[in-house]
Amino acid sequence: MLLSACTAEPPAKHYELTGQILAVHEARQELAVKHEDITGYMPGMTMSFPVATKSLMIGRTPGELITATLEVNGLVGTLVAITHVGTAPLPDNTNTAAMTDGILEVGDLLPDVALIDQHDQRRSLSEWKGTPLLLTFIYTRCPLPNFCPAMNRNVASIQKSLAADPALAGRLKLISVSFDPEYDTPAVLAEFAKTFQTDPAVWTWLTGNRVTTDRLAAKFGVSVIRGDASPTDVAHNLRTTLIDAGGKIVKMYSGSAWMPSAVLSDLRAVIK
Ligand SMILES: [Cu+2]
Repeated sequence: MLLSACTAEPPAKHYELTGQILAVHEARQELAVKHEDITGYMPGMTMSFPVATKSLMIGRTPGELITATLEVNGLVGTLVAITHVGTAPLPDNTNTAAMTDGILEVGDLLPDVALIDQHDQRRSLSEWKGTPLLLTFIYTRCPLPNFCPAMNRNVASIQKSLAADPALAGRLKLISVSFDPEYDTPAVLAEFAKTFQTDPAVWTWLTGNRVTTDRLAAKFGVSVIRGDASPTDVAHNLRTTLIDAGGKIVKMYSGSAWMPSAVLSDLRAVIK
């Protein structure tokens, strides 16, 4: 008796969940689900859950309404059973639908999109042709230090390195596009740009109509899922893209772990 009590794992707990799949992350075997309250476990919210088996991923589509069993072992919750109960239009406060149109890859050309810069000037991405470009997506209110603030620090660090290196000065332009354009007006971006010592000749902050910025973010693999809890309840990933002078995508950096020095060495290879 004593022996089995010592060796037994704490039993996994099971909870029933009802919700809608907003995004399917095939490679990570995860589903982003907007779910209702899970009695005894957590309030309704949108989050990504790992899925127990590959077979449970088959046929999963954004918009699908599901019931599912969440198995919680310690801190980790995994979906171990999923039942399709219907489909519904995706909420319009995400760019999930746009992501299903396909994501740009290395070798693809920068799309031409009309946006507005921090000086309230209309800009079109094609204006940047002729110089290599580093493009990233952020929102100024992001509360997570290792998300958008990390991108802003990295871009600021790159701007500094460019200025300090005569071989690189003027050889790379920088763009940060907001995916929260309702708050990130040109005036807000202009103020924000100052806190990063933005050199307007090098670094441009762009905003625009939300449909446009959501679609552009989706094209670059940035998933934006706005929750209902607060304006900063935004589940998003990070993608930063290096584009050559001809407008061709050379490299995409995911997440926030990439180093500014890696971008600079990739840039040296591009301009060689
Ligand atoms: Cu963020």
